[in-house]
Amino acid sequence: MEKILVTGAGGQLGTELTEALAGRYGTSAIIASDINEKAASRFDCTFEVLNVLDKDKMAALIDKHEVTQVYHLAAILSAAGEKNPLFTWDLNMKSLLNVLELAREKNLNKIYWPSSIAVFGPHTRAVDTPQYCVMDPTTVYGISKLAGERWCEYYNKIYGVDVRSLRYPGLISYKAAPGGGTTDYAVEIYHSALKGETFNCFLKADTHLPMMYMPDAIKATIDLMEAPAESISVRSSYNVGALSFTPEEIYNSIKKFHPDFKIAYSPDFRQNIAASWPDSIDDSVAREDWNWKPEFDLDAMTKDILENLVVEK
Ligand code: AKB
Repeated sequence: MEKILVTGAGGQLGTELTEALAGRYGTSAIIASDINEKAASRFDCTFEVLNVLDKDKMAALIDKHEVTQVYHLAAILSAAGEKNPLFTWDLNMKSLLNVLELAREKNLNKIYWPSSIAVFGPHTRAVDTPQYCVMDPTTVYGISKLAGERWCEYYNKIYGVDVRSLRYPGLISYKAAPGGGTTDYAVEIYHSALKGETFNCFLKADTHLPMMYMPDAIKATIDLMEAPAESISVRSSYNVGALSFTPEEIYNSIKKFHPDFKIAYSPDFRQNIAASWPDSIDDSVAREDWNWKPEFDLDAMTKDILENLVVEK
């Protein structure tokens, strides 16, 4: 039986992915972990406090629970990373190397590690960004994700570690808040709409970014992890696309349901980060290799979030 350790389980992606993994493989197959012990209350499965820089503790948990797979989600994102660049590098890189080393030493079956569109930069082709292209990330988060992709491919090619990865666009969800990303505005805007507040957007009205609704991200992750190893031709990280929109476009989508909703724009340092990222993603390799196909368009996502998100007014 597979036993899955999830790091950073209390985060935006971890909260929903851990729940989905427990639904699919059974609660007893999942060990959620996070540095924040308060995250424990979100899960029915076993929970362990884990600082991902502590390789000995991670090794002990793998032994204690007879872990066979690790979903290593803990990371510092793009905007937060710029406030503490060297610590962000240490956390994002050393934790990944801890996981890859333990996978090699303990012969783990599979590793999942998220990369991001932050690996791209100003000289990358912005429209329909291809799988293989110029990559010149400008944030420490993006640099750490690009380096991490190279390490994943290295551990696969040299040591045979079955590591799989997706370059997520901005993830939009309503169950758990994102923390410290450049794409977070696309989550916060729904909270303002439901509270009846004017939304103050930190990006310019016409800033296109690739985005994805969380149910599609969960599906992509599980589909990739369940695909036969021989169909995985990319061992760095797969481009996955779904939506591409600007703040003005998501605002107009929300206005279809809340006609009085108002938006104001005051771009900050995150505008420069967003401007360096692609507008849209060519994910044909993922579609070809393991049949990736997103389900939600912008209005379907908006409807679902507005129907399910509960805000305190
Ligand atoms: C961020 O904005 O930093 C993340 C990402 C695109 O990886 N959401």
